[in-house]
Amino acid sequence: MGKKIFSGVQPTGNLHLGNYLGAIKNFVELNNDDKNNCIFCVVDLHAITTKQNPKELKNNIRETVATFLASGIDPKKSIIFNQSKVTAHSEAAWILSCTARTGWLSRMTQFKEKAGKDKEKASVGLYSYPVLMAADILLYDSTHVPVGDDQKQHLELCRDIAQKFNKDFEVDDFFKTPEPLIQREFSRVMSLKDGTKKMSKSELSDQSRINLTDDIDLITSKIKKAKTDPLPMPSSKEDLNNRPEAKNLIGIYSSLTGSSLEKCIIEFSGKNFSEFKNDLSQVLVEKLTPISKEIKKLLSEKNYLDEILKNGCEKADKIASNKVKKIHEIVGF
Ligand code: AQP
Repeated sequence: MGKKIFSGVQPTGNLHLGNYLGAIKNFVELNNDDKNNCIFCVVDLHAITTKQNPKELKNNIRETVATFLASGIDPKKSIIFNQSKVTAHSEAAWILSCTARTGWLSRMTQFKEKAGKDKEKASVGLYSYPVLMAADILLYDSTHVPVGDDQKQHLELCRDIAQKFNKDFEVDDFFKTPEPLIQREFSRVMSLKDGTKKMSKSELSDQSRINLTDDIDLITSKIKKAKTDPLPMPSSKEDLNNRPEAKNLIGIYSSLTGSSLEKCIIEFSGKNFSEFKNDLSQVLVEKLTPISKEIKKLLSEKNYLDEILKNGCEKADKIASNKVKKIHEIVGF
């Protein structure tokens, strides 16, 4: 049986290696399996939970679509659309926010991390964002959600919301409880400057991440400057304990080459980091340059990108508005 896939990416600029290895690479494999029905959403409503420049947001929406296409997602096989144009998402999010409990949301670690010390000043949207994410997924009866490891907790919340709604309204199996699809070996790409922090778009320092549009010189210089430790390259998996930067860099190499972590460790065992970094840069350049070239080319074809979004929105709207109609009946509107 094929899977019903749904996942989203925020158009907040600087799509990076973490987004690619944690999510988009997986999207492409799922899209390539003809048995699956895939929906990939540019989650622009999520993006505005933090301040966005309207002009840049418009460009970032197109750039996210361009990245999907350049990475290998086929718009003939998968629905690609932006969330704000399918109003069912906001509507379902409101209804589901009456099912979700504040205690559940208060436990979300991503809110705590993103809001930082000044929680009082964070937007209400940033706090309730996981409910909108649940609506995104549940509207399409999604069975599987490919995400990075950082989204696991939000997906558990989505399952809790689905189950509570079904129970409260006595509608067995109305909302399906989706399974997360998380890369097994290397599910969280860390910052190049600090191996204990997630590689992220919003991190101020551009040196902390490899952007998918970085050119050869930038990739090489960022890897050269990436933080390591004074020890030689590890000789076993155990050697990686308490060495977050080494673990991250070798994980990136393993994920890009498709070779197991053990094999990569043996390949570089005892060598020095500079030798390994040369090989890592080479692999990154080989994998990312074709994607980056294609993104740049697609960005000059605005009408084509807009057309893909328009077609995707029409298809998504049909499915989502039909589900919202049923929700209205269940709730008693
Ligand atoms: N560092 C990462 N490692 C693995 N997966 C990651 N993802 C993000 N960062 C990493 C996965 O990419 C998908 C899209 O993420 P998103 O853009 O919707 O939002 P995010 O998780 O908030 O990503 P960022 O880069 O950290 O953005 P900012 O800085 O704006 O918060 C998701 O599946 C995510 O798991």
